Amino acid sequence: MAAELPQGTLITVAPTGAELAKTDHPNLPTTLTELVATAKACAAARAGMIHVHLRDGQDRSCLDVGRLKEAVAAIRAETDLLVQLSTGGGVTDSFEKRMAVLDAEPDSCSLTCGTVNFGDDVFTNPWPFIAELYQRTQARGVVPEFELFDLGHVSTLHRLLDAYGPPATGRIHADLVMGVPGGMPGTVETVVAVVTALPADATFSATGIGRAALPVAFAALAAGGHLRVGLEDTVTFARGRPARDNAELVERAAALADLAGRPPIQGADARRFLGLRAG
Ligand code: KMH
Ligand code: ZN
Repeated sequence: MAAELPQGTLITVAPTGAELAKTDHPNLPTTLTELVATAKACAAARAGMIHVHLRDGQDRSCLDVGRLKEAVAAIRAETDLLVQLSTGGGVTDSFEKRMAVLDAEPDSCSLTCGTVNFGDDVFTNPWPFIAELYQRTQARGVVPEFELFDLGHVSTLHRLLDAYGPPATGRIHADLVMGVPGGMPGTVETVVAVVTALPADATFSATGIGRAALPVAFAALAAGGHLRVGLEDTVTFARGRPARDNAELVERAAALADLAGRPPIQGADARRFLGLRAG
C-alpha cells in the first residue's frame, strides 16, 4: 500500500524567473548572494521549495551548469528548501541547455507539458523534447514538476505517463501556471477543469500571474491543492501596491494555508510529499 502523504500545503517560491529585471522590482534576486538571502527569508516564511532561475551579469537567463551547481549547493547549505531548477529557462534558451540543467542534480525540475504563446513570444516545448527530458528525470531520480500552462498540456501529461510510466519517485506532481497572456486564464472554472482532468493520484500546486494570483490561490486551496508564489509570477501584493519582496508573498500564502486548515509543510515532510528520501 502506498505510504500516506504528509498533510498540509507545499508552498513553492519562484523568486526570479527569466523575464523581469531590477527595474521591474528592486528586490528581484538576480545574484547568487541575493538568491540565497531570499531563500533563507522564504524558508523562514514557511516555503518548502524554491524554483530557481539564474541570471548572468546582464539580467539574461543563465543555464550554466557550474553556476547552477553552485546555487544548488549554496541554497542547501543555508536552508532545508527543496531545490527545483527551471528547465524552462528563457524563451530563447536552447533545448540542449535546458536539458543539461539536470546535471546540476536538483531535487526537482520543472517540465512544461507543451508549447504556449507567452506574451509576444512563444515558449517552445515540442513532444520529442518533453519525452527526452522526462526520461532523463526518471534515469536520475529527479522529481519532475509538470508545468501546465493550458488545458491541452494535461493531455500531454497523460500521454507521457502512458508512454514512459510514472516518475522515479512514483509521485505525480503538477503545477498550474495560470494567466500567462496566451495560456489558460486564472479562474475558478479553469482550476476545476484542469484538476478534474489530472491523473487520479496526482497532486498539484497553482500560481496565478499578476492579478490572477489571489483568485488562483484561493481556488487551488479550496480544491485541495498547493501554492506557488513569488516575483517570477507577480510583482504586486495588491492593486497598485508592489510586493515588499518574495518573503512577503510567501508569508501571505502561509497565512492562507493556515486559514484553509492545511498549514505549510517543509523539510522532511516536503521531501516525503514529493517522494524523496530524507535529505
Ligand atoms: N521563463 C518561461 C519562458 C519554467 O521555469 O519551467 C518559462 C518558465 C517555466 O519560467
Ligand atoms: Zn520558471
